[in-house]
Order: sequence, then structure tokens, then C-alpha cells
Amino acid sequence: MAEPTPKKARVGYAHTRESFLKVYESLRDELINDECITSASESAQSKAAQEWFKEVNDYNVPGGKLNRGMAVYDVLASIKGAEAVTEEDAFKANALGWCIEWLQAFFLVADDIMDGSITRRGQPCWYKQPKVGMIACNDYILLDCCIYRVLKKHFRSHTAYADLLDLFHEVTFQTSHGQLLDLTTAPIGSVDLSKYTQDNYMRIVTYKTAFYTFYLPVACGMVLAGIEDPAAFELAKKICVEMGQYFQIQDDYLDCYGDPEVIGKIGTDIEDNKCSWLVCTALQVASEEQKEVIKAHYGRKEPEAVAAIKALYGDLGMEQRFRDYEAASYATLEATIAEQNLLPKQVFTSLLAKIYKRKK
Ligand code: DMA
Ligand code: MG
Ligand code: MG
Ligand code: MG
Repeated sequence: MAEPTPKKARVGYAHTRESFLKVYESLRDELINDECITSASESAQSKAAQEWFKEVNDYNVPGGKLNRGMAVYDVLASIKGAEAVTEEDAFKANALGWCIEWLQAFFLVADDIMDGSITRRGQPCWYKQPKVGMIACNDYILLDCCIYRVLKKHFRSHTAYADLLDLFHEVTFQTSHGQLLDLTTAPIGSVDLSKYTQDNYMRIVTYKTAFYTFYLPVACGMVLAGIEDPAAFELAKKICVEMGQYFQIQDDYLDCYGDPEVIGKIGTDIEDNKCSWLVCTALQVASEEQKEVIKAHYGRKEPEAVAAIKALYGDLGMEQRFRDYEAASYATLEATIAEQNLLPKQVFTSLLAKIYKRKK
């Protein structure tokens, strides 16, 4: 007797930005037609709420690079082999991918308020919209809720439902802990150079960025692939944390040296007194006089103060120092990926290839 073909085997599924965005639209439509919102849909109030909710989503969720969200499918395909991934699996991977994008949207709307940012993804930050302002605080809570609406609708009867809920909760806790460290290490109006250490820096970026940006998509793909070995998850975490540190160091570099037209946001790290890779590294090599320049000008809004810090970064050769760091970090990551045999190397190399020397 012939082997049964896998249920709903996929033919010709192309994992593109367009196909991924189609999944967003269907999930978003499910969300805005949630009974909670539509139960009194005849009322003008309810219609307006539905419109608002749609706009919150469309404005904040799909406009980024989508690297995190699209990675879930890539991880699953790297583990199972693309030909073994059914339509159903592909949809599930993309739905989890969008949950990560919702998590990111939630954190970014809040982050932009806290960092006093002006633009994001080439448009005004959501809270900067005149009609929004501090309503954005409720909107980011709504964005967070979307994750659990999607998980409930599409994963409630999945054997890993509890693990997925736990994973998203865990990563949310880690990320908000990272944001706490980020914000309290850099209180506005008090420049304490002793806090800008390598250790403090690494702890901030590991928590605020690495877990949700790399570990979460990889872990989601692994869960969908049916991996249960705790050692495999530990290994993935180790590599993802290293990659996330590298990614946030790039973000810090781009905050100062990136083209706002390309990165879609205007840097605020110097003004915000942030414990950035640039200031931490500068402090390691600065003379006593140069440290005085940092003390006098870091964490200030005045354009002259920002210019003084940028000039100092120039004197200290920070751009070259970043390029050296980037080359070294890439080499270390490649070696770490190559020396393990628990997971297909492609799980990690495809992620790394997307961020190496990124300009945005
Ligand atoms: C962002 O760090 C971290 C989270 C969790 C959103 P950041 O403030 O450096 O990000 P961005 O440069 O995108 O504002
Ligand atoms: Mg920010
Ligand atoms: Mg921030
Ligand atoms: Mg930044």
C-alpha cells in the first residue's frame, strides 16, 4: 500500500513578504471582528472603536522589516525541510510570526513614548499623532492583547498551547525587565558615567532586545517542528542571545550614524542619556579630558551638546571601532554556529545573513 501523503501537503507555497502580509490581513480582520468589539456594532460608538482598533494595528504592526515574524517559518523549514511543511504548518508559523510582530509593536509604541522619539518606520511615532497622544498607552495594551487573541483562536487545541503562552509571557517579562534596566540606567538629567560599563550594557541589551528579537522566533519555529529537547532550547538561547547583542550594538551604532531616511527613525540616544554601545566603548578609550567632555555634554537636548559628543566620537574613531567589532562578532557567531550539532546550522545562518552589515 502506498504511503499516505502528508495532510494538506503544500505545493508551491512561496514565503514572501506579500504572502506573509496576507496572513496579517486575515488575522487583523479576525481581531477587529472580535465579538467584544462588534457585539453592539450597530452603534456609532462601536463602529468608531472598531475603526480605531484597525488603525492602531495597521499603523503599528505591519510596517517594519518583518525579519522577526518571517523567521518563524524559515526556522521551521530549516528544521523539517521546506518540502515537509504543510500549508497548515506554514499558516501556523506565520500566525506565530505575526504574534511576534504584535509583541514588537506593543513594545515600540511604549518605547517611543518613553524615549521621546519622533519618528518610527518613516512616519511619526503613534503617540505623536495629534489625535492619539496618551491614548497610545491604552493602544499598546491592546496590541499586547492581540497576541493572546490570535494564540487562543489558532492554537487553543495545539498540544503546545501552554508552552507557547508561557514562551510569550516569559519573553514579555524579559523584555520589560530590559526596558527597566535601559530606562533606570539612564535617568534623564543625571549623567553617572560609572554606570556605563560593559557588564551593565550587555545585561540591558540581552534583556531588552535579544530574547524577543532572536530567541522568540527560533523557539516558536522549534516548538512547531515538535522539538522538545531542553538542551536544544538552551543552545538556541545561547546563540540567539549572542546574535541579539550584536543586533542591538548595530542599533546603537545606527542611532548615531544611520541615515534617518533609511532607518526610518531619528536617533535620540545621546539626548536620552542612553547606556549605548558608543558611549560605553568611548569611555573605555577616552582620556580624562575626553571623559569631562562626555560628562558635560551627554544626556542633553541642546544641539551643541549633541554635536560635541558626535565630534568626540569622531576623534575616538568610533565608526572604525564599530566595524572592527562587527567583523569580530560575526566571526565568533559563525564559529559558535558551526561547532554545534543539535540544530541545523541554517536556523541561525539565515538569521545572521539578514542582519550582517545591515543599514536599517
Ligand atoms: C528598543 O531599544 C527595545 C525595545 C524592547 C523596543 P531602543 O529604544 O534602542 O529601540 P529604538 O532604537 O528602535 O527606539
Ligand atoms: Mg527607543
Ligand atoms: Mg528604548
Ligand atoms: Mg535604539
